[in-house]
Amino acid sequence: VLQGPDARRALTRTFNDLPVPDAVLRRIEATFGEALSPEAVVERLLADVRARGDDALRDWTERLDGHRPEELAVSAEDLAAAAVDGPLHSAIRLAIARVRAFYEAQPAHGFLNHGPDGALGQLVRPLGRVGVYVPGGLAPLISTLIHTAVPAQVAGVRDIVVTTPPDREGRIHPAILVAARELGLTQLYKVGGAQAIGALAYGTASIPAVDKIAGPGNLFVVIAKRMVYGMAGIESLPGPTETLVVADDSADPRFVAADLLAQAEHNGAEPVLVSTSRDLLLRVQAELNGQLEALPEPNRSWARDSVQARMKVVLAGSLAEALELSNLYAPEHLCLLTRDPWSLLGGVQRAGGVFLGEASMEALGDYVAGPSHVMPTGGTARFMSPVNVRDFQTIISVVGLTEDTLRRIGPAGALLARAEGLEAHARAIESRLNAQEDAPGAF
Ligand code: HSO
Ligand code: ZN
Repeated sequence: VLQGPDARRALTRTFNDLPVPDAVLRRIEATFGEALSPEAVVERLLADVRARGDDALRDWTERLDGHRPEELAVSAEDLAAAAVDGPLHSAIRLAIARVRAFYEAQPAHGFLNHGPDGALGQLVRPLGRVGVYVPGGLAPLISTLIHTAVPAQVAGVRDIVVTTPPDREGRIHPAILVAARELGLTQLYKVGGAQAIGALAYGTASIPAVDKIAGPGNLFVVIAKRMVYGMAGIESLPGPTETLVVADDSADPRFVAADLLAQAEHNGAEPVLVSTSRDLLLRVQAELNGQLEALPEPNRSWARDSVQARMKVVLAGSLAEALELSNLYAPEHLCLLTRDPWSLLGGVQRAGGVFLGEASMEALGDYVAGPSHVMPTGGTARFMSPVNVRDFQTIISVVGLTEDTLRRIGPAGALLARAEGLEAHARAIESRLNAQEDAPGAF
């Protein structure tokens, strides 16, 4: 149990990278015949996709996912035929509807102020084409497709391209296909990993290049997103997930343990518990062990790895100190399980999302609460926001001044231009000022 300066030190971030996918790394190294860092691997995969396009995608998908997709696109027939049972289908619809309603409430409009100056404003335009990466691997992240594509759709993006790795039989999980169909998405491609990011950034014969790439993935995917940035936009560099629970003596240890374990079952997750009650910490400890043992495999091993390797437990002197530590840590998820969670909200400065009270567990936020579960990890909540409508729009500044305004502010502009040594700038301004003197109202 950490306290005081030790707690501060433990919650001060050093970059928390995703775990290296060792098995995949070995297979890639075997192909190149040498030991490689994850960065070197991604550099080579990207270069290969750039040079050989679809053939590179087929080769790497065969080598890494165990299936060679002759046709990279999911066919319209497969998309139409995908089915899941009724209740799951309804749950997918509910998730889509709730995430959509949430983002429709986000203010994301521009403005155009007509005043004595003329008009100044910001136009808001949707991005043309967005790529959404949906991880396969340990779990088919149906919800991640919804939580990334919906804000883009609400932003007005018409063209959304989805890539996701196929299984060894070359299939995409039917629930992902059903979610895509419910979202009205038609462009899905069976390719994952860094090679998918390369395809989205550079374009291939089958997969069109996109303006921005969104969505989480494993370490290779995240490194690839960092490397292609500039070629395409990226919405974030999602790392391992974290949840910080603030609990006082009123919290139910069963719920605290359950919420910590829910996040712990994600690969590389970091569960953090900050409490003002030593007694609660002890009771959560006991609950955690019990609930961990009761989990089925492989979930138990995943969760145990996070708990044993990375869990942090802090005893805080007060709720104010608990919040201060949380703001320092800047968690992806901040869960407030205290007597009066709303009284703490004003003190929250840095977090991806804040979850108040027993009915607002983060796991519900992963699916159907409303806000996207793609939130800033690794302390990037210091400067990043959760995925939202603004990620899929650009702003265009609008300048439409009147002659009066030109006369009033033009000389200052010319002066600044000369101070920068930029004579042509100054003359461009003065040419209009002079024209006005020669023939007032002439333009
Ligand atoms: N909690 C994860 C997202 C997720 N959970 C998807 C379940 N499915 C990242 O914050
Ligand atoms: Zn989750």
